[in-house]
Amino acid sequence: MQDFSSEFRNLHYVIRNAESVLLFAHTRPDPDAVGASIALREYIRSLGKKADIACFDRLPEFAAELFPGIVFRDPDALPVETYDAVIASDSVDRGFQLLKERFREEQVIVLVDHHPNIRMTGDIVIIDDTMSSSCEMLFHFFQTENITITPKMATPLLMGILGDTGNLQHSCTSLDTFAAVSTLIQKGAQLQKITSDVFANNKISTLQLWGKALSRARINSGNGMIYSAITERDIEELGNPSTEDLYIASTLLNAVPDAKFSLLFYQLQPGIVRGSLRSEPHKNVDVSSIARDLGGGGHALAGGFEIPGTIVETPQGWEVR
Ligand SMILES: [Mn+2]
Repeated sequence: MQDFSSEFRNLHYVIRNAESVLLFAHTRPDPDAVGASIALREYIRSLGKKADIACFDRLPEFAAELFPGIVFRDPDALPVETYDAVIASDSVDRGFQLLKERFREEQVIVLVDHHPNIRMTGDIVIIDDTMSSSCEMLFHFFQTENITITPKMATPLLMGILGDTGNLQHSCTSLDTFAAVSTLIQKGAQLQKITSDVFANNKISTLQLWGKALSRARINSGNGMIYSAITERDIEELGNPSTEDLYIASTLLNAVPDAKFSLLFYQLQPGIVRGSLRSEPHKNVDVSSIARDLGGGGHALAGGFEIPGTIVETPQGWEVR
């Protein structure tokens, strides 16, 4: 990790001097975004200060039992301009920019992220794309600043790290990540509960989503791309699957031995299609360069992009029109 000691010190100073802090979780929040905002909320509230979490979506179902009482508030219904500081953690380009015009000059804007090519700017910027997750970065913040990590902070942090590393299986997992996980478990993180609530994909609709994606897969023998599509109608029928489950579908496509990388198209919202690219370490493909060509970004093994249009099935395959 880069040396963030001065940024960490500044962030700690800002939190200690703030009366109220607004935390922001990105649209369609994943375990990392949820975990980061809940861990910060716990810490800030333990200091007797006000901390709210804003998100354009509700608290995801997987987190409901783990974190009773946590409410994600609609940013449009919150007095964004009244908080002393605003901290966005994880994928800060997804939704946070919509709040930008409501910030006041005196407010301290903080970004914590591990995605490359972030466009948002802030007063304190803690971004390192070699880190596994935003939760791992916050773990280092708490440790560096000698802030006690309580069990209520350890559980969301562990959830975020496990989420973004695919249970410590993705290549972004470092020795430091393992050390962080071990420390968090010692500090009382509820590993079993996280595993059963967040990673036991036993919902029939999730299996149906993956089934749909796999059954429609086609492979381009020229470049080794395996691709599939999930339409707006599928999304409705499957009861609005989570982003995580859609990304897993993209990962699953890579199981085909001839596939060099996978591309799953899904209808993010009417008029906008998201493409999720995945590959595996031994395949030597950098999917982020493909994503960048299409206006997106990501890591070597996981990338994505968004394009305007609608997914339609044609006799030749799937098309975005
Ligand atoms: Mn993340």
